Amino acid sequence: MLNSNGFYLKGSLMALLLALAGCNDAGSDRQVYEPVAFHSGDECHVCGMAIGDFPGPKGEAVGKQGAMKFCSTAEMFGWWLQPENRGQDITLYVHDMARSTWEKPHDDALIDARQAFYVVGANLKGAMGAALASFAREEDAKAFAAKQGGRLVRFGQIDLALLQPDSHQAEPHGGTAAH
Ligand code: CU1
Repeated sequence: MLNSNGFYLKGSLMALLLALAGCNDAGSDRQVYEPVAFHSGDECHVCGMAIGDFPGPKGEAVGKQGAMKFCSTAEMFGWWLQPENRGQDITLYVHDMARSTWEKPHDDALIDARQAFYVVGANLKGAMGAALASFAREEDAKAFAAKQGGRLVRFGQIDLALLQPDSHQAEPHGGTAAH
């Protein structure tokens, strides 16, 4: 009797632990960490430069251990796309450029990077890497692309090749290969 009780208890505890572990791995119940403000002295987690010195949307990765900040959305993706970083329990944020000026993106306009719409190859300068403009709404991204050039991509379509500053110039209607 005692033995069998002990067995069932252990069994159910194990099942619970397995369920919890499975839950974490699935990522669908990902914990959400709140965005943090950018400060004038903040340095980019990747390049170490002062983030406030650059125009364009920034990124941040917030987790249990605090926030990592990036001088540009492209720099944030360049970091996150590394295999050792992708599995981290973090929430990614970028600026909604429909609610910010390009020169000084505002902390109130930080949005979930995984849900955002991006325009790559726009005719505007950011910090490191390709200018990757981020928007909360698709219509804002389309309006921006119509004005500044570039094409619309979603979070899952962004890879390291796309982050190269000149990658968009290899698009079909570039036509400036021969100088
Ligand atoms: Cu940087």
